[in-house]
Amino acid sequence: MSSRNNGKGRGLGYELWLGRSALPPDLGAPWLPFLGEVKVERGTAALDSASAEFARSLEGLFGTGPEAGPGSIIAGRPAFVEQTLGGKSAANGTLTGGLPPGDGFAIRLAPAAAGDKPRLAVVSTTDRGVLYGTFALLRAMATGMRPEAAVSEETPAVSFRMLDHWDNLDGSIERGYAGRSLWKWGELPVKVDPRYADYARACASVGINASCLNNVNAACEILSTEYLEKIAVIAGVLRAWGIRTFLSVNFSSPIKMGGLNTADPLDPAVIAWWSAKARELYALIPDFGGFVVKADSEGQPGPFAYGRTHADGANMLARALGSFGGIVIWRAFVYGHGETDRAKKAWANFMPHDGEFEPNVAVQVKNGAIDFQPREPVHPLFGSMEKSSLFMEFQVTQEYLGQGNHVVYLGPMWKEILDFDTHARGKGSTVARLLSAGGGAEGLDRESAPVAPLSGIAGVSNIGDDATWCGSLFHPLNWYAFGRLAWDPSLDTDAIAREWIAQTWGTDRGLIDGILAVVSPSWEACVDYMTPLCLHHIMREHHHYGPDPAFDAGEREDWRSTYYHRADSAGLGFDRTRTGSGGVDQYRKPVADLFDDIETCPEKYLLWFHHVPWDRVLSSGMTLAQELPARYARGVAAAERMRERWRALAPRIDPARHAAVLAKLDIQAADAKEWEAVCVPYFLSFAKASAKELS
Ligand code: GCV
Repeated sequence: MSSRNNGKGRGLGYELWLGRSALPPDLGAPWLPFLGEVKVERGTAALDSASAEFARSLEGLFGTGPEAGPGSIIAGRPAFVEQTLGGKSAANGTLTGGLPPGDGFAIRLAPAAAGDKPRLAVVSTTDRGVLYGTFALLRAMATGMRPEAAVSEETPAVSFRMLDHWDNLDGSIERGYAGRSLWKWGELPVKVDPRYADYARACASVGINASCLNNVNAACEILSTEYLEKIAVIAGVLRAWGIRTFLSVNFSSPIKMGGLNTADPLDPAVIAWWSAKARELYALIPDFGGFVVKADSEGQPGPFAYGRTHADGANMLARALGSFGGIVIWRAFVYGHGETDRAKKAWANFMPHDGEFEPNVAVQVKNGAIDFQPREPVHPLFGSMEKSSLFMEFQVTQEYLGQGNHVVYLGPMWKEILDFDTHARGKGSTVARLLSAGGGAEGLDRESAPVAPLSGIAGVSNIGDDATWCGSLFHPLNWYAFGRLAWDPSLDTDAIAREWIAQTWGTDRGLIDGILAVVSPSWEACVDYMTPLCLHHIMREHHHYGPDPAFDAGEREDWRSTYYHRADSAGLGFDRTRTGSGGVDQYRKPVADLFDDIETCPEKYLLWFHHVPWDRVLSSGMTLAQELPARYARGVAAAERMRERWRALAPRIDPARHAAVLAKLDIQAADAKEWEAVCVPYFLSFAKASAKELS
């Protein structure tokens, strides 16, 4: 029976995927020859963390079991590895030569020669790279790989792999479903919760290297000296795990905190205020990452009030941070009243400013043009902005996808976006390639470094202070997968899930297959029971949990369900074709043409781009009026199947963890039924009206 991650006193699930309980003898045996001696370079915080990680994990995985062999593991930068091996002999050169750049690493086996002791080396040119290599090697052990299979060379796809916390200073979390904020502002800077280090360790284990601590709907007080002193303490803890700290800032801070009467980005007093704040910040946190800014969006202040542009606002902040090595991450999540198509707004706002941003500004764009829906086509800014650094923003917290209750593995959704071919520089211009080239399409023309200086992928965190960290024992899978995909978007999402399962639940093959069969289909199931065929934003208003397709009132037109689905007797879906809102033309050709033509538009995006007649026959041979209920039914059946599969795993999983997950799957199956019960009759009433009109 699986006994990993049983809490060890901190609560069920607290260990996440780092429980490191004893490996079964057959999986442990191939590693024993290397465990005679483990030599890890020390001397920087990240190296000390790597060293501690080896000690802690090897003890967990191998315990005091069978005796280790005569060989060794060596982890460090090239000079350390060479010195440890007694000089740069030919064999050693193969361990330390030709290393991946930056925070990349290599795991290498010394060539076997007669009489040689087996040696495994983790080598990187940076201390953070050694830390990532350490985690990669320990992951290989913990998932039951053999040493030969662990040999690898890895380079992160993007420079900034970041979690954005939407945590408020009062401890609440916007769109958080896992308890209260991790950051205990009332206790800091005196008391330092050990959770900060546990959080940082988990992040580092999957390559996350940046964390923005507070909500993008930012309170000005975050920049007060009182808070900066608290933040410096957190930053110190995160630094030991290679993580740089960022803050969300309120554009009106110079008024609210500084007593100025303007926040105009071109006003000298405003510029001076931000520069002084930057100096104060860097005196306390020398490696401070920079600012994340939500401006002129959903009521947040920004440069528009002063007749200035997004570029004016972002550049002013970027100049304040630039000399200290900081960056500005300026969000592109903007829309406003009275639009014909909210999905077009960000493109319309940002495209005119392409090329105007300072080199240390990245424009952060959500994966889709509305708002983290169960499925959205890729945001049209990817592939369109050529001369600006673009970061991806994913949402790890499941605001629209069943929140803390539904088991929905988001890896496949992110992968669909990362693999999407924008055709920005011809075929093969995938979002993943764009992101690692710095986001802008021009980056693809550069032949030099694979990773541009400002390249990044951010995820809105699903982490809180509950025992499981993320609201259930399964939700950490999305934290894990986010980090792994941000590091390497080419990874297979089932393979990522397998890694997580093996480290969280146990290495037994049957168990891994069984759990994979629960999580692997979960995203498509969710799409089917919530928003099949790319329906979108038909959730209950404000909290976004559960269905409300009839929602037709409220303060904003573009928050109403009927605005998005447009159901009438003629059909269903938002017409974004050239004869509709024209949204398709924000994409490059041939993508724009593909989406525009109802014959070629992928069915998975059909109702996003087309108002489809109820009697149109889809690829299944069914009309839309028949297909829609069939999709909802398919989603419900899939949710029920997930639960059945989980039930069948009961003999293999400890009762407490099994019951905890089953309780979530019960809610999910019931919610799926509710979605079907509410949406099918609602939408079919329009189809019936259509049939009546025709008869
Ligand atoms: C932080 C959506 C969410 C808001 C969120 C906003 C954003 O509208 O519902 O809670 O605000 O996105 O990304 O800024």
